[in-house]
Amino acid sequence: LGDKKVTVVFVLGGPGSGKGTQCSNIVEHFGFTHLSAGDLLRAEIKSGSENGTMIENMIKEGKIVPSEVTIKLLQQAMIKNENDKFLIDGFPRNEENRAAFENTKISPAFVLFFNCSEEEMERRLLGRNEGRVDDNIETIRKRFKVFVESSLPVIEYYDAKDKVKKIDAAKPIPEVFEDVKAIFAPYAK
Ligand code: UP5
Ligand code: MG
Repeated sequence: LGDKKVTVVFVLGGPGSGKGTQCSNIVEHFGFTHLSAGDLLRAEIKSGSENGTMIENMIKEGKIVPSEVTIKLLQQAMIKNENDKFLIDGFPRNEENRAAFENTKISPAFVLFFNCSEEEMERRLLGRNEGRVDDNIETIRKRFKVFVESSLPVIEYYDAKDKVKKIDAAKPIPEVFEDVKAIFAPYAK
């Protein structure tokens, strides 16, 4: 990224907790640019890149793609974009991701954590109907397991540094956004 100074917020939470939905709201109200690691990986599959098949197989199994692939996509997106405020949605997902991103010297201003029960997240994912290859009950169960085993420890790591802002994400979308707004108020456009 060279000399470019950026503000980064990690947006984390289980599959279907509402990360993408709330990021769209934050973009609209607070002028951040939304970078969904999952969306970047899915775009990479579509583009026919040499990593595409590997990425697709990982996503189908709910597994976490090696950080070098994801970080390259995130860095490219941040370089291309004029903005200096980014929401990084769905990354870092494990300790390997986190440690590798720290090597970029960018540390998050804070971590927004959407907390939601698996029962509610499962209901949302099964109702989404966007044709995602990972929105079937077998893959959803695997995604939940990976989230608990690999991603929650990342949230605990940042919590120990007092960087986590935890949101009750089980409420209706507008109510969740009210809580999100209060957190982003210092970053108003
Ligand atoms: N919805 C949202 N909020 C609601 C609310 N408050 N009440 C009722 N309904 C609500 O929302 C999901 C659905 O719920 C939507 O229909 C929405 O309308 C509704 P969404 O905002 O899409 O939730 P989100 O948390 O973004 O769910 P998503 O499925 O995208 O989360 P995942 O973390 O599972 O998916 P992601 O795209 O980040 O990753 C997919 C896969 O890519 C991973 O499993 C992994 O294999 C791979 N990956 C990596 O390997 N590395 C990475 O760094 C990132 C991804
Ligand atoms: Mg998403």
